[in-house]
Amino acid sequence: MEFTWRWFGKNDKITLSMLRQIGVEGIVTALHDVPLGEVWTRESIRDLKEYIEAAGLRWSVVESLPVTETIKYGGPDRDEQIAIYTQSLRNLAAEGIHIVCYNFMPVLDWARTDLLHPNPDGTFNLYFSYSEFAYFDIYILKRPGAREEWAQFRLPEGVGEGRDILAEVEALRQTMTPEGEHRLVDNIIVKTQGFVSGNIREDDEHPLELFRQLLSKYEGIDKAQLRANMKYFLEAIMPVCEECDMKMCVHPDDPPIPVLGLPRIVRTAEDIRWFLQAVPNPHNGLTFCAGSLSAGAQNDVVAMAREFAVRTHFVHLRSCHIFPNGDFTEASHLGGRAHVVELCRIFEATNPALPMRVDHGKTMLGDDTRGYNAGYSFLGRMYALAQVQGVLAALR
Ligand code: DNO
Repeated sequence: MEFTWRWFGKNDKITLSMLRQIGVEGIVTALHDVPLGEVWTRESIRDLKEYIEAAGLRWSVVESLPVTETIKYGGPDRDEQIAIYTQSLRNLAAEGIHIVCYNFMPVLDWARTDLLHPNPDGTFNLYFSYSEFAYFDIYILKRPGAREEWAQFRLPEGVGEGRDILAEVEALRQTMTPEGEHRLVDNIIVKTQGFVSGNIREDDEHPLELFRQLLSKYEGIDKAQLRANMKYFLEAIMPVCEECDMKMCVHPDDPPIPVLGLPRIVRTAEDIRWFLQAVPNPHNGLTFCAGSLSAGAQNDVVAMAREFAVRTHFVHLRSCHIFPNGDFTEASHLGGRAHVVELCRIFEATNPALPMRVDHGKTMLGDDTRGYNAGYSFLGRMYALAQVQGVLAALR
């Protein structure tokens, strides 16, 4: 596999020269300053590409070229947005970039409730607590119907048996402070979103209002409808992808559960099988995010890698640990339930040129004082990358 690294552009505090020093070969990035829904021009693509190449690296993957909400919920202007999307794909291919990662998660890209959860060894990890998430939904977002949905909510078989999330929410309510509520809003819909070109930016004054407006667009959109909209999008872009050899790879839903009343359709082996078969073109592929998949107790990550390796165009390596109550945290890259060593064996054998980036790292050794994006530390990711480099050297 190719060692790549997610870099957030010229303003990233982690510079390209730092990345060269630690054995990074390819860059994963996006034109983060182009507003959602606008064409990525050849000139701006070329400018960033040349900047990367001047540092002795290459631009290997785009993560992400965002699919705007109207395409996801099937709004009246979706064809217009799809035309803009395909124009950006053509421009990228014309500049020599042929792998594009995107997601089809409505409204909310990835979600965690705690971005700096302390570990006993002094490092910090990302963390997802169902009861804090439910608290946010019921008492902060105040989404109609949320309480009833959480009363019905069942974790996958084998975890959280007998867990009463509503009772935990009520217990949390006894101790919750305004600062605690503010932190949950920040963690769930602000700090994880803006820097990945999500819908909410750090400087939005009323993130909850904006978020509610976006949610309302999905009234009446169930799993079948979202699937139909994804198929529509893929069928519309495939001719262009064929023509300019563009490999599309959808990122799985993170975490792989339906959230906030929204359907999520890239969570399980059955979901992945569905979209690969629905549009059976090799340019329609998967970003194998071992972390997102391993956060789902229903997922056997190694079996999924075996099954989907041939349609995988990009790999994210990390691993989650699921607690008996169902909450999860991000484990070390050599621990947890993703089995990174086995995944390296499978992907390296399938395609030794496959781009791979270590995903999210621990926050460690002072990373927390540097202002890095949530989950995207320097030392923590460098440590994980070194582990994976060692694994691959041994396998090779
Ligand atoms: C989070 C990332 C996601 C991912 C997008 C791809 O850490 O893995 O934001 O980049 O979902 O579109």
